[in-house]
Amino acid sequence: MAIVRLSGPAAVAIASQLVKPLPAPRQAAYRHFLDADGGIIDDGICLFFPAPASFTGEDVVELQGHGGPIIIEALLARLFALGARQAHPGEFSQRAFLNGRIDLVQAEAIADLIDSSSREASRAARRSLQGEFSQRINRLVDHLIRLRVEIEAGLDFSDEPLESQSLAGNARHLQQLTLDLECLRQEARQGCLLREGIQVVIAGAPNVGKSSLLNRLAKRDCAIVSDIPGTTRDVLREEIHLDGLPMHIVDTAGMRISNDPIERLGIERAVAEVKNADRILYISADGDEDDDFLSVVGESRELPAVTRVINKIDLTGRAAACKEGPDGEVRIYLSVQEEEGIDLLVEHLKQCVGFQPAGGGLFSARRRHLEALARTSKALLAATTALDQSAEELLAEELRLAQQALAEITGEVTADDLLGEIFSSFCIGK
Ligand SMILES: Nc1nc2c(ncn2[C@@H]2O[C@H](COP(=O)(O)OP(=O)(O)OP(=O)(O)O)[C@@H](O)[C@H]2O)c(=O)[nH]1
Ligand SMILES: [Mg+2]
Repeated sequence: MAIVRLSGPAAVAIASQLVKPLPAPRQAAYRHFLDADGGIIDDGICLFFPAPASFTGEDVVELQGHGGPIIIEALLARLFALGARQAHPGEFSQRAFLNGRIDLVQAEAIADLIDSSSREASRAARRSLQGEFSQRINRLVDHLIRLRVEIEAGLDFSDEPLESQSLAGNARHLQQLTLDLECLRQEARQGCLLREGIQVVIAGAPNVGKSSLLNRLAKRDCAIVSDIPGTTRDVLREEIHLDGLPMHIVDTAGMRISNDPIERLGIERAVAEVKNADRILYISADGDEDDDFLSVVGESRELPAVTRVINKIDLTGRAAACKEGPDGEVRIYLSVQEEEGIDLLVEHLKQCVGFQPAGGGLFSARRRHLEALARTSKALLAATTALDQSAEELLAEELRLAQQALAEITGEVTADDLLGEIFSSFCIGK
């Protein structure tokens, strides 16, 4: 089966040449889809959603036929001849947004719903699509507007000193706003994690059990494991989910000084991966852990967070454990082979990204949203300082900036290039 969807002011005129007569609004009707000479291209169900009560807010006609490449090609050729054109990726959603049927967060949630990699992620995207995230943003905007009205009214009558009562009121109001924003940021971070996941790179000396750990976490034999040091040379990637948290695990070549040119290339790639990780699992074998991690990957001030994993405790008889050193470095003692302590590692990974498996309530969020929320937070902080110093004009300006950053999330104020960027990543027909 195939669905062809027409949207726009000419949808009715075009469709009326193809299906005769056009069905009553929102009622499915069986129709022939006619060629220019009255021949039948295909037959099936036709639906008509008049503007503005359609997905895009425009007249929409939907043709549901048998499909098949030849029939679709003929149907499209007929529609193009009548003046229709192929939609751009995401154009239906973009039109829905431009016509005020959905806001930008909801439009993004459509793409996230389609792309979601787990049930949890799809549930979160659905919540965003239903407007839960947008409502939270809008509530903050409403509070901000109320506060701005108070403060800007005070500015207009600046000869009269503000009563201390209203000053205290404004301070309380601003404090509450800041708290609510931080709550929302925390939830948005979770939503973003759920959507994007984290990149965890397994690194360490040869033969310590890196590939064995990858296989264990992925629950399948994706990497070759052998007792010959230098087994893995290429970078291997696997996607797993920990209670819905997507994790991109990367297994790398064991790091050592090598004369083998291919192994050296593998090690170069390993170092590059390590620098791109959200977290590094640096593995060594129990009793042999004095290898210096930094000397292998090179000095870099911007190295991602490291968890030390000490494998093969079955050989030393040590108990599985998760220990935090005085420097804050976490060491996890485990045995991949005996499947001891893997659960400690998994818990640790979830914990260090601050992921709480959602009982409910999570919505999907993107980096773009997090950045805008961070800007809002910064502006509210500056506003608090301005309020303390009775710098009312500065206060008013920071509150304006905070509101603007929030409005960018739902798309009330957005640059055209941002819209282009967002919608072009959609698939065609959505
Ligand atoms: N005793 C014991 N052996 C292990 C354990 N984990 C892995 N091994 C063994 O250690 C050897 C090396 O394992 P790999 O997973 O290939 O090690 P690697 O770190 O990927 O090695 P390279 O790819 O060469 O860098 C294999 O013989 C594994 O069976 C463990 O927990 N205990
Ligand atoms: Mg390996």
